[in-house]
Amino acid sequence: MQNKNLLIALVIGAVVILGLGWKVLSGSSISTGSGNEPVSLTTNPNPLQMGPATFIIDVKDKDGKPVDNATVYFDLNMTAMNMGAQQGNATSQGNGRYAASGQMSMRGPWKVTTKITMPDGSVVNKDFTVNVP
Ligand SMILES: [Cu+2]
Repeated sequence: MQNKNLLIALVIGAVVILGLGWKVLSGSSISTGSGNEPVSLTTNPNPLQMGPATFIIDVKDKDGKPVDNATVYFDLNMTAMNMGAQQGNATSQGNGRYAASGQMSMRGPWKVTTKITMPDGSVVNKDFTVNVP
């Protein structure tokens, strides 16, 4: 009985420590205090629907300033099956915004993989899951 309680206490302690560690890690990787995501995604239409879609990717630096001279590689496919990847470099729209187009040929979850090469050569990888309801 006592051993069991001890075990439960240890598990709870481990979960709390892991949770805090995760918070700290994700907090520092997302931004340096400005609250800005370095890479964010919106879609048009939103929510998505079957047919053509535009993916709008906003890129910011550590200070939250828009980054214009990045190379934004984009890859679109379903999460659970290969629909034939749609990929290429997104087109700069100015003000840190990049656009790529895709065809949503099936309902369900799709994965957007981005690889951003910043002007200083550093690379940021960010994946998103979007859904076609
Ligand atoms: Cu599919």
